[in-house]
This record gives sequence, structure tokens and C-alpha cells, in this order.
Amino acid sequence: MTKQWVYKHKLTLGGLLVVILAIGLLASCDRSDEGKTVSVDTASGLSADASAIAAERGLTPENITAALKTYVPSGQHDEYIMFSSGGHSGQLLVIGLPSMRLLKVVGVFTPEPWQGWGYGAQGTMDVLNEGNVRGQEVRWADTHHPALSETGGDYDGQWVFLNDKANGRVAVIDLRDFETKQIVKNPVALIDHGGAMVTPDTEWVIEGGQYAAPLGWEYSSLENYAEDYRGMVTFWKFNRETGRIEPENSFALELPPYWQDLCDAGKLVSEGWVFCNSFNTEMATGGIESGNPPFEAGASQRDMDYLHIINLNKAAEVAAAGKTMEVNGFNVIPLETSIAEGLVYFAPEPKSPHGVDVTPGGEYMVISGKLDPHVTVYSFDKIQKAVAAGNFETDDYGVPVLKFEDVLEAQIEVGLGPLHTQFDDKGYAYTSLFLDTQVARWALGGAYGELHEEEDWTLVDKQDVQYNVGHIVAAEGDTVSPDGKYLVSLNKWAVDRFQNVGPLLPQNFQLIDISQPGDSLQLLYDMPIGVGEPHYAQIIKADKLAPWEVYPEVGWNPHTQSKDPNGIEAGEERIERNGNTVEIWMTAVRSHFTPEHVEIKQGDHVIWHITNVERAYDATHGFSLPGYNINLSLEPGETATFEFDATEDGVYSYYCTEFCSALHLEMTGYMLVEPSE
Ligand code: RUQ
Ligand code: CUA
Repeated sequence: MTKQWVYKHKLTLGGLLVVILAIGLLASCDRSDEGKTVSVDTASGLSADASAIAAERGLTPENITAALKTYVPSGQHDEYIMFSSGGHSGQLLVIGLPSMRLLKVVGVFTPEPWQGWGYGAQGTMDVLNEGNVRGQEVRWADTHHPALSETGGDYDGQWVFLNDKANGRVAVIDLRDFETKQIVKNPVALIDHGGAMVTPDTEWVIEGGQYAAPLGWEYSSLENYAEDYRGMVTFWKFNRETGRIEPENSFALELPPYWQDLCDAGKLVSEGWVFCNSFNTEMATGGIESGNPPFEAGASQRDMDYLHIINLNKAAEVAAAGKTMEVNGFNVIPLETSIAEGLVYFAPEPKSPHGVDVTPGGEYMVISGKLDPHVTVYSFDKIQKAVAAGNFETDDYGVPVLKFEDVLEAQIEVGLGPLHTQFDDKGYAYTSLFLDTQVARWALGGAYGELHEEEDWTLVDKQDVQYNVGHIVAAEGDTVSPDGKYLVSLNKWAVDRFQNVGPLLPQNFQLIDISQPGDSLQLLYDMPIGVGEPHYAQIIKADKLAPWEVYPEVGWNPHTQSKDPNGIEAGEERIERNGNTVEIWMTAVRSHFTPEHVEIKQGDHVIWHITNVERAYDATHGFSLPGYNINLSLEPGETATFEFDATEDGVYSYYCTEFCSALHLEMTGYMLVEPSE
């Protein structure tokens, strides 16, 4: 029976190799082990036990290979860490590869109770409030594209940035403690899309626009679209010393009201330049209800849109020289200045493009037109020559448009609905195909042609994915030195992949083995994502991350990343009253808070500091004050502060919300609020 099962399924070469490996691991021959005989099925190479399990579970040799490639035994760590957008959750997902185990959901734009993110702790409230839009609290985000910080074009494991498309915001997360430190709201545009992407030394965080609007989203009728509406791309200045974006040293470019889409930073030979797609160069304004063509038709009439080619280094000089206007207090380089200074060029790009991705060496820009079955490859060298030759026409706004044939390197037919491209270490590129619901592997040319045996600029392999892939992400895939090995397909639809959980289905992340050349892509694993809809992710080698195990000192404030003036040691606990203000300095340690009684009066204003004085790895305490929406997570060494007005009298039990010790249930206290009269 076992033999039949094997013969029924063709073993792939890779599968055979791994199964042979498994022979070695499980039992290389009939052998005696502490008196037990382990028999080996010679046809499958698996031990009789393993063969029986495989047969019982209906596993094919391919399944077994995939399992062996992804299984990470208990206690062992993953080789790669993927930082994925958490989609509408507003959070960031941290996932290990190849196991596809979810390690953490980092609170970013949305309150997250377990991390005490947005439930009273002052620093967390301050960061979330930075993301308010004109005074309106915004507590969700449509997160799209995380970007790891880079040094010399390689991920350095220090920071990760994340954009919010819905409200035009960018967040900064510090990878020393995996906590969000800053949110900036774009003052020029209400909405964004082409962010966050970073330049090779993380001097700039790129945030491109999307749906054009008057700058500062001021009112103007759609009849004035061409005159009043504008696109933008913003360059946020990042200060590595402070770990913060500096809005005062940042700037935006005013652009024609095309809908700018994804951006990517140039690297190595193209460092200092930035490339962004646009669509709706038709400047359609919709209005299906009035008999106008809907956006989907109106914005898809032309065969070509415009790739935006931006000289960022020069733009930064122009901004520093003060040749800017102010929009909501933010520096914006006017379009006419950009044209006069040679900051922006266009190149025609087919057709309703979406992804733009720069090759590892920076030589080529790969564009995917959603309505074109090709990817189009532009040469940076040719772009430079065309700019120097000055042989161009202009668009309606006076922006120079380079000639398509002057800058084109290659076009490769990959399939239907190409969206995004990634790169590996073997001279291959990978493009997601939304409509074909496949990932295409194709061979790069130029310097990359030496890395593979295929003809340059040709399709090599296609892998089905389930279903409707958006982004794909390869290990270290946006760096100057991609690792190859793994690719994750971030699929929009799951359909039949998982148990039905009602009409709203999970998203499906699929792990693909890209380690072997040629026609060898293998799907390894499906991971349902319980929050939607993530767009992009980046994968870093796990050993590049060096987060703290505990905070560096007792009394640490994660929001300033320094010792908090109200952080205390055990023995310094106290309660002080000053008029109607009561201030509490409390410590937490297994298994008690000090003090355990807090006696106040109705109407008091309470300022409460708690320090977790633990130095042990993983000794986190929680703190919940019911009735006041207060919940803290106090990691070892951390100090947090919250304030509230004790409007109601009564008896309140505060307690530790982390099962920290055997006597965790006893880690509690009473807040007694005496009625005011
Ligand atoms: S981008 S797949 Cu293509 Cu924001 Cu969503
Ligand atoms: Cu501290 Cu439970």
C-alpha cells in the first residue's frame, strides 16, 4: 500500500532529495534502537511509522517535502522575520519564516490592549494623538507598506516605517522594543499611497500621494480639477540619532493631478533618485450617477501614463535653499520650480501601472501595467542620457516627458494583471499576477544575465497562488543584496483554502520556495491572516535584529527611550497630595503592587506612575483600573504614567492583567474613592 502511494505520485527531484534526507533522519535502515526495531519502507524511504502517518493523512511526497522545509521544532527560531502590514487593523504583524508563526501584532495606529497601547499610558496616547486629523481622533488605519530602515541599501534592523493610506500618515517603530514612537500626519494631502519607502541610508522616508485634491485638501469644485487639484510626493527627513521624523526639515513636491501610486528609491547607481508611478493621467473626475464614465473607465483610456522620475538629491537642495511655498506650515516645492530646476521628468508607462521596483543594483526600474500583460523595464543609464540630451516634449503642465523608446530596456510578457516585482540572488525577478492568480519568475538581463542560465529578459516559471495575489515579498527583497530562498505571496482572496468562517474570509499568505533555479518554484505553506487587508511586507534575516530583552534601566520610559524622572526603585513608593491633585509613585514586582491601598476623594485629579522593577526576561506586569478605560503593559524596567479625574466615588480593584506568577491573582489593590460630601 505504501509503495502504491509513492508510485502514484511523481517525486520531484527536490522532493526526492528531502525524502532521502528524511531517510537519514528517521531511520537509514532497519535498526535496533533500545531493543525496538524501526522498519523502513524502501520505496518511500520513510520509516514505517512516518509512512503510516503520511498515508493516513493523505500526504503526497510534495506535501512531505514542504512540511520538512517549513517545520521549525519547538524551541528553535526562524531564520527570517517578516514585517507585514496589518491592513485595516492599523497594526504591524511580525511573522517568522519559514514556520509562518505569528510572533507579534505591534500596536501602531490603533489602540491595542495587550500592549497597553492607547489605554491611558501617556506616551502611547501622545503618539496616537499625533495622528489626529485636524483635531479629529482617528483610531484606525489602512496600513499598506512597511519599510525597514537601511544602511548602505541593506536592512539594518533598527526601524520600521508604516503608512496609512486612508489618512495620509506615516508611523515610526523602533525595533529595540518593537514599539511605535511617532506618527506624522501629512499636512499637504489627506490620503497617500506610495509610502512608506526609504532611501538607502534612511535619510528620507517617501510618502507618495494617490487621489489628487487641492493641496491641504482645501475645497474646490471638481470642475476646476485641472487647475486646482494636485498630486504630491512627500520626503520625510528621518533623524537616526533621535529616531524621529523631522517635519520641519521635510518637504513635498507639488505634482500634476495624476494619481501617484507606488514609489521606490533608487539605489547604488541610481541612488539619489526616486521613481513613482501614476495613473489617471486622463484626469477623469468620475460621476457615474450623472452619466459620466465611472473612474474605472475614465482613468483607463490612455495607453500610457507617466512614470515620475525625481531627482531627490537636487530637490533636497532646492528645499534647503528655501525655494518652497508653505501648505499648512509644510514646505512644498511648487511644480514650476521643480520644472525649472530639473527635479521631475516623466516617461510614458503602459497601462494604468501599479508597482515600480528598482533592481538590486539600481540599474533598472520595473513597471507593471495592470492592464498590460508585460512588465516594462527602464534603464537608469538611458534615462540619464535622455535627460542630458534634452530630447523631450512636455505634458500639459510643462513637465518634460522623455521618449519611451529612449529609456526602454525590455518588455517581458509575464501574464495578466501584473502588479509588483521582487528580486533574488540568482538574477531572477518575480512579478505578481493578480488576474492570472500566479507568481511569474523571469530572468533579468544586463549584469544579472550572468547569474542564470536562461536567456535575458525571458519568462522562466509560473506558480499558481490561491488567490488573486497583490504584493509579493522576497527575503531581503528590496535591498542591494537579496537573499532569494523564500518568497511570500500576499493573496487577497482565500475562497476555499480554509475552514469557512463566515462571509468575511481571512487573507492568505503563501510561502514559496525560490531557492532552486529554473522551473522549480514550490508552494510550501498557507497562512491565514486573521486581520485584513495587509498589502505589503518586508523580510529581514532574523540575526540582523537585536531587540532589548528588558529595558536598559529600571524606570525606563519607552517613549523617550531614556530614564523617566518618575521612574523609581523599590522603597521609593509614595502618595502625595497637593490640593485636589493626588500623585502616586507605585512599583510592580512579582507578586504585588506597592502601595496596595490608594485612598482618594471624589473630584481629585490623579496622576499615577507605575514602575515595573523586574530585571527578569519576560517578567511583564499588566495594570488595569476598571471603570476608567486604563490598561497598561509594564515590561521589565518600564515606567508608565496615566492621569484621570476621579469623577465617581466607590471601590475599585486594580490588578495585574498578566499571569506573572503563582500568586498573580493576589497582585491587586484597592482604590477607595470617598464621596465628596
Ligand atoms: S499596493 S496590493 Cu499593490 Cu498599496 Cu496593495
Ligand atoms: Cu503581575 Cu500578574
